[in-house]
Amino acid sequence: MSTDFDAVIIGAGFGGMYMLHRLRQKGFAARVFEAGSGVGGTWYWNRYPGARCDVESVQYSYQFSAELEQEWEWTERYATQPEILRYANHVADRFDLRRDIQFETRITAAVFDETANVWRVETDKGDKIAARFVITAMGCLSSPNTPKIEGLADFKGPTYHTGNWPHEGVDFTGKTVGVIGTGSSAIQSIPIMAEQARHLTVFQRTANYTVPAHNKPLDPAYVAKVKAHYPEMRKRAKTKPAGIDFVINMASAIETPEAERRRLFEERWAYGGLGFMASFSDLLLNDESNQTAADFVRSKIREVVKDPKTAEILTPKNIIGCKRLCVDTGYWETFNRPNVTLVDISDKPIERITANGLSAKGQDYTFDCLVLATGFDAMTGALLKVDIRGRGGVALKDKWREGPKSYLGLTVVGFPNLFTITGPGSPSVLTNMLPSIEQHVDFIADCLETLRAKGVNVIEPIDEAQEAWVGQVGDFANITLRSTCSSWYVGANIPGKPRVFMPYIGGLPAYIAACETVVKNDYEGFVLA
Ligand code: N01
Repeated sequence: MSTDFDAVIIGAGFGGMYMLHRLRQKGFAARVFEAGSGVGGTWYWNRYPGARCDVESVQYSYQFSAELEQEWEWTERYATQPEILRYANHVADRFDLRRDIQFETRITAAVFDETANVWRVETDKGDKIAARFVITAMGCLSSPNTPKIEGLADFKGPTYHTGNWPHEGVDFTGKTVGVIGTGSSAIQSIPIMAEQARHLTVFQRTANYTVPAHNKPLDPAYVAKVKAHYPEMRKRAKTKPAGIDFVINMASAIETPEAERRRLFEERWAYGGLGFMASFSDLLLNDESNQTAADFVRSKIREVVKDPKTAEILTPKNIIGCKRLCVDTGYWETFNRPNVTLVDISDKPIERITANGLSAKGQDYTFDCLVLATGFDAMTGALLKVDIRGRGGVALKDKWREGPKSYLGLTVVGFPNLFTITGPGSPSVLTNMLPSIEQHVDFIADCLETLRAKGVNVIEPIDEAQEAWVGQVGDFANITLRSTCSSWYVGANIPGKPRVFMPYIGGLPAYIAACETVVKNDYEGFVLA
């Protein structure tokens, strides 16, 4: 059967770009389809003020090319969105990727033709493509969630979503602004919007934990040291559950004497960033240990926020790290500003959006602009927007009606020759995305090469292997406190979405080992035909 391409890759973010590069290196014909007009994925769309990565720049970067590592110069501890987007564009140019990327084209359908063993792919531009493999690289947090609040269309001023921000930027100078949401995107953007706006009103449903970034320009001497030792740093990172090279204190928080515990929390707090959760090894395993970290952060809020009532509203009541921990620059301090109002909507949802603002708890709030910092339909949202149909014409959305099921987070029973980079059931969002993406891409590229060498047309996981994997993902999830709260990890932010803890929480090293065993055992758990 003739095809247009060996592989169609959906998305030109970091996953899609590296996938294209690897397939080309191995002599496969691949084409990337990208809805945006440029590369960068998350960093192309999320242009809200203050957007930056919460993994340190030197670690949130590709490691497949030593030359790339050496020539690229990160300027800040945590890179801004524009800097990361420049990096993505540099990679696209350096590896001449654009000639195989079709921009401003959204894949609408991918249907597996069982008689020809070919995927028939369609785009919103009317393209019809035949390819042996479909590889999704659509990102885990790329389908913006616009809440169904009554009256949203009635608002007369501009409405912005942090996950789909205007490319030309937004200047809030002199404006009154309403913000719905207090997740990572809000926590990064609120301090900057507050500096610009005449008045900012923040509507908070759930208070969130955040740790200071202590962002700073990178010292050239430090960068030089990192560059001299990149391979060792990457190797160490691969031994850490999150794929990030930071030191995990193996002690138990609750078994550590109080003064020493406080000292260690203070030390991590002063250093800043996500490594705070590695202050002790049991913060996400033991409720009491978690309480010690939560209480520490709560005490910090009371130290910073001057108005005790506001401090109380900002104080999270739930488990720290259960929802994704945020990393901020001056978030709580922002609520000391006279032009910022915090509205607690935890006990009663927003009643409706009005022409000039919104009504909540029987009160009307007016503003010129509305910002929805309301997150994403995570992990499955983007995948299920495409009409993906496998054997027997069965739709992926029907197959996953009760939650996503996959083998290794990479493949799905009934969907031959389909690979999902950082799909549900893989570590993805619980790790540094770049090394996780690279590991998936390498797995897929090596797999395609093996199939070609063996003269195999089709690879598909078997039911037993998938069930066992889904069982393992669920068992790991049940061990941690992370699966216990209403987060996007479990789909709780999307009304009607099945409650399933979607990522694999066994850690990157265990996951890599599982993938390696599968390959070593001749693609154990798959049928090759
Ligand atoms: O989205 P979120 P996000 N009425 O889902 C609220 C990554 N990221 O875009 O918590 C009122 O976390 C919702 O309330 P609640 C990172 O992995 C990374 O901020 O559901 N409120 C919540 O406060 C992150 O976790 C970076 O009660 C409503 C907020 O909206 C993920 O992306 C930066 C509502 C949504 O928070 C998502 O972050 C930014 C409603 N109807 C993001 N619906 C980095 O630093 C929702 N909310 C790399």
